[in-house]
Amino acid sequence: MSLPKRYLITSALPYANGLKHVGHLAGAYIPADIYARYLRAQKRDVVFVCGSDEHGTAIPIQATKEGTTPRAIIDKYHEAMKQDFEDLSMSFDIYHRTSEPIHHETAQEFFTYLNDRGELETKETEQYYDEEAKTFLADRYIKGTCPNCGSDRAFGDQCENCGRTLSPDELINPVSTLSGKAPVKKKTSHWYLPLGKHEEFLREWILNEHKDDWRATVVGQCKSWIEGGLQSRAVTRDLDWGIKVPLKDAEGKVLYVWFDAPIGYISATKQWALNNGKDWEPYWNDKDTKLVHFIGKDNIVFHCIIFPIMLKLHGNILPTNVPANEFLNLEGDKMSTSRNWKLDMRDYITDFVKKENGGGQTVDMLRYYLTQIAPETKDSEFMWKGFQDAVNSELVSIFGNFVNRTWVLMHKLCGGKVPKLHEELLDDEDRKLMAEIENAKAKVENLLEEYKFRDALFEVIDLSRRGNQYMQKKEPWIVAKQLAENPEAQKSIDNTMHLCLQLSANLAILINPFLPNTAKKMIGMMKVVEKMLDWENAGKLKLLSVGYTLRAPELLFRKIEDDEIKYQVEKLKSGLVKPETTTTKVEEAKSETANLKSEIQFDDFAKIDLKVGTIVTAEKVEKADKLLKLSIDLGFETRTIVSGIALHFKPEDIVGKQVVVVANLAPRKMRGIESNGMILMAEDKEGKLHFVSPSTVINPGAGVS
Ligand code: B3M
Ligand code: ZN
Repeated sequence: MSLPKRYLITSALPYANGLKHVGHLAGAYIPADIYARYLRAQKRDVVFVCGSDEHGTAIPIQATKEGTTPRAIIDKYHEAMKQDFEDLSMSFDIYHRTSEPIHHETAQEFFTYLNDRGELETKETEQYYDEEAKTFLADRYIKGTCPNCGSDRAFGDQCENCGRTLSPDELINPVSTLSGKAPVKKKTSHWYLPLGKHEEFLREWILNEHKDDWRATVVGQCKSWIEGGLQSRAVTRDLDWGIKVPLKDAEGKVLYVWFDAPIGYISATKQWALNNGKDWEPYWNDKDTKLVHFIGKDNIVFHCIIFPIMLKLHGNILPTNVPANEFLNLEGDKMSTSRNWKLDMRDYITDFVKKENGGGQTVDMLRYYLTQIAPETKDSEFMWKGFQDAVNSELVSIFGNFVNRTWVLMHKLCGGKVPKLHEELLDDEDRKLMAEIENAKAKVENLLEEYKFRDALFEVIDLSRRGNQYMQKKEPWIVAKQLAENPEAQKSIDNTMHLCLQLSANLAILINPFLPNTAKKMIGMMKVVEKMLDWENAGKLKLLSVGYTLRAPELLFRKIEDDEIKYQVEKLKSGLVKPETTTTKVEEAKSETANLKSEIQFDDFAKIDLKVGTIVTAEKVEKADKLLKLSIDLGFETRTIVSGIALHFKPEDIVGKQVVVVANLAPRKMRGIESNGMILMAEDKEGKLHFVSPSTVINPGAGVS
């Protein structure tokens, strides 16, 4: 099979109406990023586009909620989402937005092209209208009971609960989300795309041509759409937010958001081409382009039925594949924005990524877990405990451990250099490992080509597991004990360490599409240039030259502690809101921040001497339930401090913890013990105390300002 000339990879354009959660990330973004990084490592011609979806009723509805304008909403959330994606190492070639003029023009041209060729129909129909708000009720302006699952939170375009695409007429007991009143019907005319006319094309293209290479879940959904009878779909709306219908007699009409949004992939490509002095056209017009859409399952009909019809009519290429993912649940329940049962990317970034000293290890930890549990064939579950297990018992104990052991032993037993391979001494165990390294490339590659990202990642981790087994069998640290009597033993050590190093280099290449920050750290340790990560190098056994000096090991991943997981689960549970209590939550948060003492000058603050200290001992104070007697190492001296924290911490749990001490506080006697200073504590809503400490362990006595 000949390779495509170029690739155009798309990730669903997220609505700019709020922050996105890890379910979105696992569904449409991380898999696309892995695929794009893999293709780039293969030196293929690839463009990876995404951007904010800034139209549709979701935007003005959010603006009303926040008491601002739609424009302010899209500006705010476009920037926020772009930043979050960047913070999680998404490698879009462009993150565009559908409010850009180039997009408006592209979408209008598309509409005009289809309309001029008679591919659209106009129809006058009766549609729901809110007499109080004096507006037609499109999409999310109307809600009611879902005819499919019975949820009473279904919108006029889609049911949030079961994901089914709906039209307002299908809702049971519809009400306006603007006035809360039952709507009336009123005449209006719109442009429609007659899907039924294209049934034969869809049957042939999806149900015959792609029935085996597309995911069964995707083909299944398409099949039920096609067999259910394809109705004409309105591609315009009566709204004032959106792209104007480019016709004279179309006052007050805009393009339906699902008509313009996928065209956003094309306008993003155009903008990317402009920015980079390239030609966008072959990416959308030349049959030698492989177009792949990464989406969540609720977007299947738009990407597999409606947009392809539009592309065909407009003379563009069709997607080669649409590897849609199912949904990701969280701690046993559906993720939901309205119930605040979700983990926003931003929350993870704040609680993990921003707390580390760069290096992206926590980014890669999330990318790892989300790939490992990716809902590729069925819905799956994000569990904080599962996250901890994946990190601690796979990334830390298998992959990280193998690389770290290799480096430590290479420094200890081979002088920090890549040792020679003594071919004449290779045994079966060595040869077996060599073959496994050589074979891993094809295994991972085949799985990636089939969009089986979790299996592909499993193969990479499995190879590192094999590395550990090999090392355990060879025990070079035991062999080293014979060196005094038998200097020849060094050759066996050399062979083991040589192969472990070549395996590590291979692991860096294979892990790179999944965990790019880890791969980067590894090439730093190997002192090689990024070019080594080129995919064609995978499977090679001479990546690191004999005699080459390597750097000291860096820890690739850190452990996730029990209390981090506990904190996250509690936070999730305490943040759970019933829709009607949302406002009280906001009020609570406000009153918390407003509780400030009166203003002070800088000089007042400067009088306080704050120092970092390490707790060396901790013991209960007799007959005082609340007090602990601590000795704290401040670098220049060890202090005794009596602190009222005994109800919150067990003495044995806090030894070794770093704290911030008010070091120049006048001494005070408590229960007969002189306390020399005070430690800073933060108190949460529930009245629980937490130490205020530096984000990483530093030297005791360090000043805090
Ligand atoms: N904005 C819907 C969604 O986030 C939508 C995707 C558009 S892709 C062209 O589910
Ligand atoms: Zn439903």
